[in-house]
Amino acid sequence: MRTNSLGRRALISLSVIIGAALLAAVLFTPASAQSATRFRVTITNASDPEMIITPGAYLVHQEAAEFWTDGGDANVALERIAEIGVPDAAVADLGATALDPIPASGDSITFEFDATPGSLFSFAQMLIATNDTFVGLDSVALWDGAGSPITSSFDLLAWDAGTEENADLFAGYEAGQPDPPRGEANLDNGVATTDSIALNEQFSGTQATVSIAALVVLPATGSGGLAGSGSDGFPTWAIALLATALLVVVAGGTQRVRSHR
Ligand SMILES: [Ca+2]
Ligand SMILES: [Ca+2]
Ligand SMILES: [Ca+2]
Repeated sequence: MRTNSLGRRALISLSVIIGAALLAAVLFTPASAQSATRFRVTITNASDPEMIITPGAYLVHQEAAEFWTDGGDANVALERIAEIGVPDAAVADLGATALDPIPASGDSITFEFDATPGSLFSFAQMLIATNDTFVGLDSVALWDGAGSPITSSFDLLAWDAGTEENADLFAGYEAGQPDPPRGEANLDNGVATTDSIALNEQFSGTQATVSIAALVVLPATGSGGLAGSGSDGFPTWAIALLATALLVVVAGGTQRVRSHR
């Protein structure tokens, strides 16, 4: 009997330890070790004077300023977006994803992507009636300092890429601004400059708004709204609890069988 009792206690202790360890691993795993989170982004045209916001691109990245930054020099990826609204170099050189145009004030585009903790978000899209002016975000942290994915909104000003001299807004092709039927001829059709990226003082106030929302991943069973799920969508904390319960039942069953002998 002493041997059976020791075996039962050992089994129960083992089951409790394993269950507690599984639960602790789930509850106290830092965000940086958890899986990707899905984000939904909406960009709304708020241009004043009203104009088309052209195709552009967004980038999810790890190092700051990989796409563009205030005071930096425009790379080819940004130059082609800011001067003619073409994201091809951003896609090819940076691995960015192309964005659709936003035709008129009040119109918006919405897209989603998955990002791992620590990731940054940037994008750029041209304000079409300009030489090289764009709206965008530079290296927004998708996780806050406490390790939670962000849900936030932004008002965007107009940025000058610094790669072409500015003519009056809406001055058209001859002044260096895009005329879509002319295609590649629109690039460098104005007077080239080598200025740093800076705010464009031809504009004042918000030209676009952005909302970024971290989406909650619902379990496949639909039994709750907790983020963090197993590969089949079942919450990992629930798996840990079930494992604990199963081990306790097994230990108890073993004990009862032995007591009848
Ligand atoms: Ca310029
Ligand atoms: Ca141009
Ligand atoms: Ca240029």
